[in-house]
Parts: sequence; C-alpha cells; structure tokens
Amino acid sequence: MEIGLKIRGNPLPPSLSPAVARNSIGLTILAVTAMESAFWGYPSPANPQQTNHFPPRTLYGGEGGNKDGSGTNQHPRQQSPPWRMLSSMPRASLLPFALILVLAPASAAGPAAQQPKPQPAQTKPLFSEDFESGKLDPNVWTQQITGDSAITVQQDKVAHGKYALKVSCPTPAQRTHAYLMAKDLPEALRHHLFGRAYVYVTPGVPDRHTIFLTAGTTGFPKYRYEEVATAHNKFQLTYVDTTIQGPLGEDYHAAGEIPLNRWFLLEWEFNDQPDQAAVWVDGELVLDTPFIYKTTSQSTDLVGGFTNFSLGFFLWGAAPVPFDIYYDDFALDTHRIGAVK
Ligand SMILES: [Ca+2]
Repeated sequence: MEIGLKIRGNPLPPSLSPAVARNSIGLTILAVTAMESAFWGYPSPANPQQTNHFPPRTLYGGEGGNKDGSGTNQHPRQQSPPWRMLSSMPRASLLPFALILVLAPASAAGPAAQQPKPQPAQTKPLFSEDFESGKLDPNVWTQQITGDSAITVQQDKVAHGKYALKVSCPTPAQRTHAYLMAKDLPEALRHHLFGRAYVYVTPGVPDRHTIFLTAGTTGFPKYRYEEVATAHNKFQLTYVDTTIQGPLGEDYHAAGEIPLNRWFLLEWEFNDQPDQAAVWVDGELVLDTPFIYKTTSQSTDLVGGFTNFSLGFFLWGAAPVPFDIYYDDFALDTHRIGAVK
C-alpha cells in the first residue's frame, strides 16, 4: 500500500497504462515482500518453501513464547515482529530497489502498451450493391423487362451517394415487370438470409399484387421463391411455387402499410428451414410469418435453396397509373444488416 500510494502520487509515465499500473502495484508489493523475506528469512508468497530463520509459529507472535506462556524466551526479533520493524526503516530502504524492479518492465512494455488496439474490420455484407459505379455490372446482374417498363441507374433520387436504381412502369399496364436479377448467391445464404434496401415508391403502388423482390430457385418465371410484395397498399410476404400447374402452392400474409413518396429502410428475412419470412420498415417489425404448403402442410425446404435474387417489381394485375420505385444500398447477409452506417 505504501508503495502504491507513492506511485499514484507521481504522474505515471505515458506508457504506464492503468492495467500496467495495477500490475506494477501488485509487483511492487510482491517485490517488497520478497525482499523482506530474503532479508528476514520468512516465506514469501513467491517462495512458500523458503526456510525460515525463526520457527514459523513464532513469526507473528501469537503462539510464541514459553511453554508456560510467559513469552520471556522469545528471540529478540520475535519480541518486535519483523514486519513491524520493516514498516519503518528497512522497508523505506528497500523502496528504490523495488521501484527499479517494477518500473523497468513497465518501461520496456511502453511501446507495446502505446499501440492502439486493432479495431475489428467493418464487415461488409456478403452481397451488396450501392449503384455507385453508375452502371449495372453484367457479371452480377441480368435484367428481365416487359412492355414499357424500364430499369435505370440514375442520380435524380438517391438515398446515399450519387446513384440509385430506378424501376419504372411509365404507362398504365397489366402483368408487367422490371426485374434486376442476380444468380449464384453465396452458399451461406442458401437456406436463410437477411436483406436490406432503401426504397422510395412514388406516387403510389398499384392496388393489385405487386412484388418488390424475391429469393428463390433458378428458372424464372417458373420457380419457387419467397417474396416481399404489396397488395392493397399493405406489405405482403408470400411463398410461391409457379412450377406447378393448377392452383399455385402459395401462402401469403399481409400487414402494415407501404410508405409513399419518401425513402424508407426496408429489411427482410427469408428462411427456408423452416419456411418463414419477416419484414421491417425503418427498423420496426411489420410482419413475421411462417409458410405452410397448403396441400401437404410441408413447412420446411419449400424453396429448396435460395440461389437467385430479383429486385424491382413484378405486377400480377393492372397498374392504372404509372409508378416508379427507387432502390439504393441493397445488401444480403446471414444476419440483419440494419441502416447504412
Ligand atoms: Ca447509392
């Protein structure tokens, strides 16, 4: 304690971090104890086997003395216990040596202690597209467009940076689509994935079932997939199998409301084991639902692996008025990605 107070009373060397200081105080006490031990010959914590010059039971007085309890035959040192004597002159004389022992390793550790801790690297999502190249990489994206629908990378309306994607339905239409499609998704996303995109819908969405994005198998438009869609201005989460004839293997659930004429943060979760999907808007959960194949009650591996992704719009019914949807900062990963940081 005495040494510790002295260290605290003086400015610590810059290299002496709090952790090093704590260790130094401990080492100081240990060093003084060891020196006391060497000097007076009683065991130190570092060397409990050390031979004592005096019988151990008499070191601190309590059980020392004659058999008759008079205590008159104690060794002169025992009459004044060594730790009491060391608390005055001997301990003070040992202090410089103890400080040398303590501060030398602390100084040697200085440069290492000054080095800042390595910060964890910013983890980039497994798949991401911010459109900042100003164009679409044909090695990543293919396009599926019908009618007058269009896909452009533009600068008029962006969530972040200089560019964002625009998909448009410029004239009243029916059963049309404009999809940006990626294939060969990373293996880690094959059965369970999370997505994030900034979305701007204007002036509104068709009242009919309109898909924003899907994750599913190859074979568009005949494929199995989960989707984030809208119908009647609500969000709709759907499992669909368009590979079969007759009634589609479809399970859909709706909730919430599509924000219009402003950027919003759209997040989604697609799970195929078991089948389930969720959607968040601006960080708030809108809908979280399982999917069950209606004819067989199967509820896992309905898709059979997410290998392809579609982003844009797919209109099942009629669009009585034109509409545009902008996307920016699209990303996929194995966990929720959250807002752009
Ligand atoms: Ca951007």
